[in-house]
Amino acid sequence: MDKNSSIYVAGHTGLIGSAIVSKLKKSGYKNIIVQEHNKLDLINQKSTETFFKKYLPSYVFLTAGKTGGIFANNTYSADFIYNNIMIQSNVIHFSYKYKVKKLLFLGCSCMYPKECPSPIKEEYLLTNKIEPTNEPYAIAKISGLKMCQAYNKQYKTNFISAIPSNVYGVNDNFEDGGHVIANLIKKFHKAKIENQNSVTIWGTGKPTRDFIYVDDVADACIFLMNNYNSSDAINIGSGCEVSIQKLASFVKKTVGFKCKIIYDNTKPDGIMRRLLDITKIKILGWHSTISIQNGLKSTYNWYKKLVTG
Ligand code: GFB
Repeated sequence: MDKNSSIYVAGHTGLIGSAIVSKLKKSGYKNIIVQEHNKLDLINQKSTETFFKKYLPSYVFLTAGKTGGIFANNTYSADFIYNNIMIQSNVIHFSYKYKVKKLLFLGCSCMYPKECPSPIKEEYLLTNKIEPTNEPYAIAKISGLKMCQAYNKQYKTNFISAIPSNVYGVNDNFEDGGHVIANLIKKFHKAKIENQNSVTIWGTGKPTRDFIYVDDVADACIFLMNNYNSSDAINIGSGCEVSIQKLASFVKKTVGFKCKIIYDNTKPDGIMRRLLDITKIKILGWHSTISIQNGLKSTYNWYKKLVTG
């Protein structure tokens, strides 16, 4: 991409999309195209085609989609599979039809099998069954990857796919149904304000995750758009594996409130281990730079401003 290239960020108000827009602006890219959801419903094929015909972007970051944590995935599985398949199918197809130079499709680490060696390499995709709590979403994301690969093969497009680990940060969804870090920040903050004596964590606390701060993910996406041209998926991870128990202690320390931590075993753990192998992206010349402690600090400071206005 050069600084005047027309760049469309689909999903610009979301966690990753908003970070990509701000990173692009800070890096001097001048021609960034975004469209409010109430003016462009990417589920609608006609309105998506009209948009592409009018703006003819050269580059597309496809971050739009329905996302959420384990509870939302497990509860609204029809919405997760329908919304994501419709959005990505429209954006990928019209990127081809209107000759987009390059598209980056954002997958998700839940695409990987429930049981596979750790750290998880890109070649483990489709080698075993998916974690049931987020299978519909994972199938949608896998079909997005396969669609990019099929268009590259048949139409010689340059559509790349990145698979980030558990992303967190400012602009995350702090409503119910969010991911673990957003929910824990919300819970510990509420406990502090209301001087509660405990916070309830779902599951056993034993699962581990590879948490990556959203600004690192945005930086990686722009790096890949400029330096990666293979059809094969590529992981974006922190390289650090953190247990939910450890995460809860980090969030408790960040919020600065001493209270008991209670585990609710009636809630699902989901996949027990998820650490992405980042050899491929490191060889390409990229690595994350924001530690979980610093990422939590920035996220909590942003959340405090959000709730206190
Ligand atoms: O982030 P999360 O909801 O989704 O949960 P996944 C991660 C782990 O944190 C699970 C535990 O073991 C949860 O049981 N957990 C503990 C909590 N307390 C809480 C809480 O208060 N809220 C939440 N949400 N979790 C996601 C998928 O799976 O992985 C996404 O749902 C995406 O779609 C992402 O694919 C990469 O990490 O289990």
